[in-house]
Amino acid sequence: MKSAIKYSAEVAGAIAAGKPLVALESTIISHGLPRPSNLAVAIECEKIIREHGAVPATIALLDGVVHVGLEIKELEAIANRDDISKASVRDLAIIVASRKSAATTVAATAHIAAIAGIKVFATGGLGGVHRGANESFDESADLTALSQLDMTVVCAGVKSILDVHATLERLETLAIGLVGYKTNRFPGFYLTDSGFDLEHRVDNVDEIAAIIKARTSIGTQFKALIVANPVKNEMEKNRHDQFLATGLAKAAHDGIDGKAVTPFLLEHFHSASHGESLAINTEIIKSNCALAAEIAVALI
Ligand code: PSU
Ligand code: MN
Repeated sequence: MKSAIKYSAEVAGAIAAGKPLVALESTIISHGLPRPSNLAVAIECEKIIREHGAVPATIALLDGVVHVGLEIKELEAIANRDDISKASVRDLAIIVASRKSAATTVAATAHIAAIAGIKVFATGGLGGVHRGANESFDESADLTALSQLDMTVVCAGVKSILDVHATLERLETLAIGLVGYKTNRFPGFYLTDSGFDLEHRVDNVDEIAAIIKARTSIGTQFKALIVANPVKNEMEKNRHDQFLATGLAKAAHDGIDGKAVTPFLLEHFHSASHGESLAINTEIIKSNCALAAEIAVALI
């Protein structure tokens, strides 16, 4: 596997120098945000991480090569090429062997970041248990991947396109750590509050760094820690619920299934809200990048 990985000059230099690093996923660029904003947001995220004293490592697969850190041309390829599939952990070896290209989900990004020795990861929303999973068995591989990796993931909770309660139960079962950043409520991505309580709250980055270090001393480091960072300017609740209802109905009507469900519903939110969800999504990912960089710096 190691030989399939190519580090950008910036990331290789940071690893050699022991600098703080933050991993970034690429599915959000290729399948989560519309063009051309996707490229602009990807560039902006990297900039924010650098401004906070860490080095960004955006992860993706291009023509069979696993990239940890993307040059601008490679970021452009992920944002604009039409042959970029969505890879979870199980797809990685298949994409590499067939020399294809793919964006990495939270699961696949965390897997590769862990190989690279990166401990902190910023994203927007996690995958989780889909509505109706008791029949469809549709639970994101993000959850099982994170139950096996030494990784701290900063996100804005999960979207209400999922079954939030079931997702929280699965996080507990899988022993994935979960803390709210300056909140006692689990965030619902576009909404600051998904409607569910959190048992643990942290109010500053030093507390998070202390938890990450304690995980190693207690032997629970190979199960991820999720830092749930709520959006500041949330979507108006009625509008949100309306987009959700129409999106779920449309997905059912169009027979959208499996890994296509999440990108389909994200695209529905973006078009139905005339860009409001895109603006909120952008704010979320930028805020998570800043917090992740602060955590990475605090760990050094
Ligand atoms: N949730 C979001 N935005 C996203 C995703 C999830 O709010 O862009 C992406 C992430 O890459 C996540 C993936 O890892 O979707 C989960 O997809 P699935 O449900 O098919 O496992
Ligand atoms: Mn799925």
